[in-house]
Amino acid sequence: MTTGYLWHELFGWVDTGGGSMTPSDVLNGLQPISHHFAHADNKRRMHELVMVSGLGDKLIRIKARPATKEELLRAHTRDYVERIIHESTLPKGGDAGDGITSFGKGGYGICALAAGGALEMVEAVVKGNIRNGYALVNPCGHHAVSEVGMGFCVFNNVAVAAKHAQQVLGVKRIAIVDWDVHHGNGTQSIFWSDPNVLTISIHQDRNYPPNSGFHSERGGQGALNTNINIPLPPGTGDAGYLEAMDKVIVPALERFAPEIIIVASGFDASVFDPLARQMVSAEGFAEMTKRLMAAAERCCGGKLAMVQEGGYSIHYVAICGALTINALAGFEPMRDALSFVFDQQYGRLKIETHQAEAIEKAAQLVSDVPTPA
Ligand code: 9RB
Ligand code: ZN
Repeated sequence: MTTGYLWHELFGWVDTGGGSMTPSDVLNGLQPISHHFAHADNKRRMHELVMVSGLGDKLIRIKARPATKEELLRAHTRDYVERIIHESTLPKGGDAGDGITSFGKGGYGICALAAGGALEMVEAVVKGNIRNGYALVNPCGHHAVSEVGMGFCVFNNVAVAAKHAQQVLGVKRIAIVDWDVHHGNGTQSIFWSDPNVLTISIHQDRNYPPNSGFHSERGGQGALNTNINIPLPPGTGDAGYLEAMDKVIVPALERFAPEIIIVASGFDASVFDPLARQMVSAEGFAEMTKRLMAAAERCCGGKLAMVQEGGYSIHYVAICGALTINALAGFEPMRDALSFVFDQQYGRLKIETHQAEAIEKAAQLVSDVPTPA
């Protein structure tokens, strides 16, 4: 089995500036915080673990390139892309739209590279150069809607990649599974009226954005039942996430029968994440990966492209990422070297009744997912 891997050093150079979601006001007692939540170190540490563990040597390195303006325009409006290009020339950079998604001078170049990295990984999988792959890109993308960025996302990397697959590579049916703990509102919105793209988001109920991600959002006119949200209560761990895989995500994928599955892979549903309240373990992410691989095996010859989204635990993101990529490559579990974490048994809770009920509610949407004509 051949598995691709993508990282570029510039992804570790994303300049988010300091605090921002926690702004300072020194005369009123709010001390500046030098680290933005979405600082690049978590992802850089993940890349370094992938390489130092030896895992990286066994993967096929895919090279990132910047998405062109034309490629970005498939998912974003001209006004928006041009504004980012302009702000990127300013001495202090700019902000994608919500005041917390700042980027430094030259930031456009890195954001275009993140979108282009996702695109290149999807292309390599579609063409069959590799069976599956992991694009470790930064910044994340899934909150960005066509006309504005938000929630640390500038361009919607997965959407740019999926549009490329549709419009250039001739792929007809695409499924996007977003397991970042936050709702994939941007991706949902960009494909809202596209019946050929099934978007599924599993997330913590009303974490961020606080006013979307409900079961009732099911796709626009002409694309009804091609969007599924699985909002889960806080405290859901491996058992709940795997139950949602088995009862909702995998059955929906099998009905829709995509030609490729793209995963928006955040590690912020982890038990150590500071921005959410879920309890997934690194082994839980590896197991979710295996279930998606099995689904991809059944519907599309194993074609599975994973693209990095969020993840904010400096302690755990790298480990979640390494185990996920290790599973994607079909290697034996890596647990020995990292057992200090697994020994804690974090995240291995049994499913609770209120979690099972939320999953059951989402499972009722599956039978309406359209099958291929
Ligand atoms: C708050 C605001 C956020 C923004 C982004 C995230 C996570 C993103 C991610 C979480 C909370 C704004 C609290 C704006 O990881 N996506 O995958 N909160 N944003 N204003 N205020 C008061
Ligand atoms: Zn997130």
